[in-house]
Amino acid sequence: MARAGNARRKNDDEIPLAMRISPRIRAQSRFFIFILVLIIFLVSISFVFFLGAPFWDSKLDISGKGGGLSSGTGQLLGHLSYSEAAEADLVTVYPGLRVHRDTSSALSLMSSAALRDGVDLVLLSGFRSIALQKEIFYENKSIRNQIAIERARVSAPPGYSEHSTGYAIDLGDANRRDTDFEVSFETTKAFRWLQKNAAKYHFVLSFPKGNFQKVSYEPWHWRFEGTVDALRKFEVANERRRVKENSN
Ligand code: DAL
Ligand code: ZN
Repeated sequence: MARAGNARRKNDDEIPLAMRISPRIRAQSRFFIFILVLIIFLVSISFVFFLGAPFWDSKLDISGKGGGLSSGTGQLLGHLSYSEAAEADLVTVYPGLRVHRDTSSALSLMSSAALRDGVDLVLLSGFRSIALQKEIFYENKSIRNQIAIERARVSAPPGYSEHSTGYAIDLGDANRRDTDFEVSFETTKAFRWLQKNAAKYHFVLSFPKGNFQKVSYEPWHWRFEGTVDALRKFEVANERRRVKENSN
């Protein structure tokens, strides 16, 4: 035993130092490399997941110009994010009242058809700049002593109004001005005519009763969806509406 022990010690002593420690170092190195690769892998996955999220969210882009959303989800107090129409795309319908040129053409055709049926549509509101929307949202809110969540049921926060796209219009009945911006507009001949015919001119009621955005019912507010650009703006709104309708 002693001899064997001596022999082993002797043999050990005879193995060059480098050779005696290298298998241990190699094992440690392999373990170290494995841990390093694992850490790099986990860090990469985390980066892709967390940093990639905003890019995935950009699929929700509804600006039609490739711009991003104002918030991670593209939604604020129930309203969706919309960029402002380009000045060059806006045309004046009445002094102080502008809409996107495509909205204007379709509105003109629709109004003429309505008139032929004895219905006189009035354009109450069209394009609103984000700055104007800011005044409406914040100043009216203060006057009415309403908190943002209450105000948002009837008015979109700046950057979140369909009116900023130039595609949204508020309509009234020339013979029932008492119903302007009122739910009672739904009792007018104009509203009944719109319900029956607006789709022919690519106008859609944005905020029907029980809409997914939980915005108050607005029978007067219609949006134009008759071009690919307009449809792109309202893609998220239409997608969410479809999801809600399918779940009913
Ligand atoms: N009244 C609608 C919700 C708007 O302000 O855009
Ligand atoms: Zn409106």
